[in-house]
Amino acid sequence: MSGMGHDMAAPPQSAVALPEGEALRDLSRLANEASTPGLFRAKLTAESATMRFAEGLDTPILGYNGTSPGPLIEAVEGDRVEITFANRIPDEASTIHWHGMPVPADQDGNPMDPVATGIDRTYSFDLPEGSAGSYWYHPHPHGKTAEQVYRGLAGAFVVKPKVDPIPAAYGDTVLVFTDLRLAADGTLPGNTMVDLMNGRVGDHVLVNGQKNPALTVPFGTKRRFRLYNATNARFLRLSFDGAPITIIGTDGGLLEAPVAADDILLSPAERLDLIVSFDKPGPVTLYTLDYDRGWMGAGRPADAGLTLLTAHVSQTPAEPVPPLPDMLRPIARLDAPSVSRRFVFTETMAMNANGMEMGFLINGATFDMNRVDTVAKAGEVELWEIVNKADMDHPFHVHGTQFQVVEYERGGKVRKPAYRAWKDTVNVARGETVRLLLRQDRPGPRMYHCHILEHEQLGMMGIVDVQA
Ligand SMILES: [Cu+2]
Repeated sequence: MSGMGHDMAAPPQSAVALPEGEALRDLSRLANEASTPGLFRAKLTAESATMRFAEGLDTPILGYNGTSPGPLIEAVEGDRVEITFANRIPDEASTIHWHGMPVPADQDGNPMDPVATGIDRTYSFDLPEGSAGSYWYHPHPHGKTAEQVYRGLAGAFVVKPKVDPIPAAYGDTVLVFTDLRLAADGTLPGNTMVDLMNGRVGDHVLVNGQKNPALTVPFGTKRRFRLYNATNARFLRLSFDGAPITIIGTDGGLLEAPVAADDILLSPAERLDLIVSFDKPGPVTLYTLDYDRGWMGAGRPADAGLTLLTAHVSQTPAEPVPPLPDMLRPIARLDAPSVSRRFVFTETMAMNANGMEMGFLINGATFDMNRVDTVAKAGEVELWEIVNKADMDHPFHVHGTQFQVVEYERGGKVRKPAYRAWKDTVNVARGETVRLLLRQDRPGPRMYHCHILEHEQLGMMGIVDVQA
């Protein structure tokens, strides 16, 4: 990667310090304006807003209803959802994509369905039984997704089951990770060549918009956390120092049974539902570990040693709480695929009028909104093989459904996942092949793409047209 000029140098480390250790704030909630049971009706306005991340500095951002992350949406299985999106982003089209949710194709904020600035459009969909999970929402307009997300547009959408097997005494705390880069004047700098190659990695990983916020818990507390990687491109390998973690759910809801874990990898767009047991007094930190996802050029950011959250576990014992059930819910295995498909990720490097430019391809092609890449049939199980022949990891996401990972293969070695789970995003490490089973139940065009948003923007995306 030598000889590419000054453009390729990493941006200097931000000199702007952010306050740490403030009490973890709850996310604001999107209020349900409907009075009819089973209906969730609200409005989300994307607009220019101002946040104060650092003392004395106003940062112009884009927010949903004025905040970033956007308000937490919480609905219940069986609900009808009607959310009016008001696009008030100056001079830019946008959409809202309901990441991971089982919504009709024409309600899913595809880049083919832009909402122009100044326009309102209502997204309507039903949340079927069994759809409880940790979803999120973000823009998906053509060519502008990466920028609109790093400027602040992303929020969590939790669908609760009618009866939750997780004890209510564990709480349900949503932690949305975003990645902030702040210039000395408080503004958000635009993307550089390095950002376009690797995806934008910022200077500060924030939790619900705060740097290393704090919470205090009595010892013996069991707490449920839903972790969301809403960064453009930051891989988060995480551990809680001195507090055991139990994984209870993934993108698309609960696992069959709880699984103990030492550390976890949350690649861009992935979510995990965890129980953390604070079983001895003292400080506990949620911190990052090293993870090499393949970095192009100089200036690989430090992955390890970032403290994202600090819990102060007090001497006071917690009230006893019920144990976690041994079984959470059944997950029927997807089986007997009627078709197998192969998607090969590659990167290209070419000289053009703008200098050296990278291309990110699926099966040799960059995204074209007017091209259908794959035709599938609604209701049929398919085996998808995602082959990463590139030099970087690429987290693969498909719209409109949840899939099951069958196996990972790298260097001739096959590895099975640690548990059966519903997922909509899976990291495909460089040199790795991931095989997954999926079924699209609703007809219409669906996107599949790398969720490093700069890679998506540069073409690592395709369309599967699901036919009735
Ligand atoms: Cu990628």
